[in-house]
Amino acid sequence: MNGQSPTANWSAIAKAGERVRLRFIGASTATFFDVRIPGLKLKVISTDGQPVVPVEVDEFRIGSGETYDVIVDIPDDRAYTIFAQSMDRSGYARGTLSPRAGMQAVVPELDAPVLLEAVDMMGAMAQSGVGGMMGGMAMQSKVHHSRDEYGPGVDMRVDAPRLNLDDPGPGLRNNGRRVLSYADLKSSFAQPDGRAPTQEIELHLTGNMERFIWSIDGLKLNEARPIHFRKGERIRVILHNDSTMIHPMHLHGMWSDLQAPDGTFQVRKHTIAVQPAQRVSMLVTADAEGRWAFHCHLLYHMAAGMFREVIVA
Ligand SMILES: [Cu+2]
Repeated sequence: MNGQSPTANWSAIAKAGERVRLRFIGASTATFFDVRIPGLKLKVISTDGQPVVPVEVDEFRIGSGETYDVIVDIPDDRAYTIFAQSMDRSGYARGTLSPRAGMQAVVPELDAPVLLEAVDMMGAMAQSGVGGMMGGMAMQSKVHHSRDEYGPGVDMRVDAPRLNLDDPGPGLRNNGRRVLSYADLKSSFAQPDGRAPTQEIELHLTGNMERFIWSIDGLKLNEARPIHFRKGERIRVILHNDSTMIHPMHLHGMWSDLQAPDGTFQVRKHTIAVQPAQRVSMLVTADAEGRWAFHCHLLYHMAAGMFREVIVA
């Protein structure tokens, strides 16, 4: 945490009665962290620097490139552990909030290793009810995989993606804690650009786990042509995850306005973590002329080719 190992124990002074704002920045190369402070509620007030309607949780997952601002109220003069276990449960980062320097609190055990569930591979096929199977079936007819997705570079394709945002993700489901999901993140301002999109671009997040090939629509950066946004245009970008990994997708230069499954404005972000077998829609206003990077924020995925150039002209 802040460059210090768990044993070095990064610490800050926080006394009883104080209200503390913590800014969490997912500064890792390729690690998702699941963050909590046992004994304290976390009031999330912004993500990626953009205010959200405050929401109180026990825990949140943060991907590379994401940020969350969190308010905590300190009830007692004791130490509190800021505990951030890696998503694969191979280790953790930690820090301490305490009234005096040199204190520490109990560090929780790591949770059990994360196992993927059916929804992470089959998407909506594994869900039940109107929002699941039916929603998935409705979308199924629209799912189109590019020709380049059929080859040795892609080992999975999802035909019935899940569209819901109310899933905290693999390893955080039903863990007894109130865990943040994107459905809990609601921008505290109206959609800044209410125009309907005039262009729709669908991008599939693709790869081959065993060969460590990562791509978009089956093509690595060096094999793909740039994506063109017309200056000033409002554009819908659909991100469809055909893999079993979570990809924190980051578009430079312009905001990504994530839409709820019903098409309403959900939250403005710059990095959107797309879960396994999930399909999300975001709206972008192409208000920044130039050449921009659009990539997975996991460094090794980006370096392997899960990357596109976006040209706004
Ligand atoms: Cu990725």
